[in-house]
Amino acid sequence: MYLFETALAASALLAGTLAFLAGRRIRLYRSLSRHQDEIRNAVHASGTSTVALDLPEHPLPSFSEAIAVVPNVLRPDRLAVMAEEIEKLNTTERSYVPTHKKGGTVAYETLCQAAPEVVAFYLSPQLHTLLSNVIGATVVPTPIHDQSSCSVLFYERPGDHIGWHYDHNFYKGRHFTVLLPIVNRDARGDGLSAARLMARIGSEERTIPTPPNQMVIFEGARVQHKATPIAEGERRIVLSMTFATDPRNSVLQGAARRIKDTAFFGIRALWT
Ligand SMILES: O=C(O)CCC(=O)C(=O)O
Ligand SMILES: [Fe+2]
Repeated sequence: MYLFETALAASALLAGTLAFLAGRRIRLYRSLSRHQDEIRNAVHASGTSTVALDLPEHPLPSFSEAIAVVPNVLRPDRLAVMAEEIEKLNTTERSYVPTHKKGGTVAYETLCQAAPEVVAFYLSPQLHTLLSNVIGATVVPTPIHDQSSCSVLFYERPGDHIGWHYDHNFYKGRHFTVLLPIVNRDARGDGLSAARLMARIGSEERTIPTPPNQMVIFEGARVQHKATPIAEGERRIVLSMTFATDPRNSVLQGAARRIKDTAFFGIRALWT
């Protein structure tokens, strides 16, 4: 009898805790989507979204290998504004997935609160048009509760890297990863870090240069990739964004996405 009552009390406590956590997340996402709307409206009103990109005169790169590079994509003054915002973020969550990833990550929800210019860029129609034109299909941002939708990766300690992986697709449509290197420098400060973005394309392993402001667009579920370690005194900061042709997901896809996010953003991702 005593055992039964204890089990009952424990279940009630667990249910209550889960309901409390779920309620808190719901309120957080309501407030974040208000933030998102404010960011979108502010950008619209100031007109910055129409001038952020510095698009090349020459034709857009081909996407026939499911990967493409667009150099000097942002106007230098816009890149500087974003870099300044990113440098002020001091809440990086360091993640260590044995042998897979070592580095810091700032999640979308933090960026929504602390980096409005970065989020405005992620949400800007000008960026979506560029990506859709390169990819050859209309893409839109992935949802606010997906912590990887727009995040900043910090490689700051010797050995920080990310091993071979695919960016799994948790959406109904096709899913694309877009990287914008913000900082990439060696210890002396006058060259690039030792880190290399490598991609497996067919039977070939290719190195994709990632100097600041050179955007890399790829279909992460099809192109396996990694970033090799930085060395002592080096620094590499990458804005990592995801887009989809149809950003809806099934219950199963949602659950799989949450489990994957815990590797980067910790256990709280389970409640996103
Ligand atoms: O840092 C890099 O170049 C790779 C990042 C990456 O694989 C990702 O954001 O999915
Ligand atoms: Fe990736």
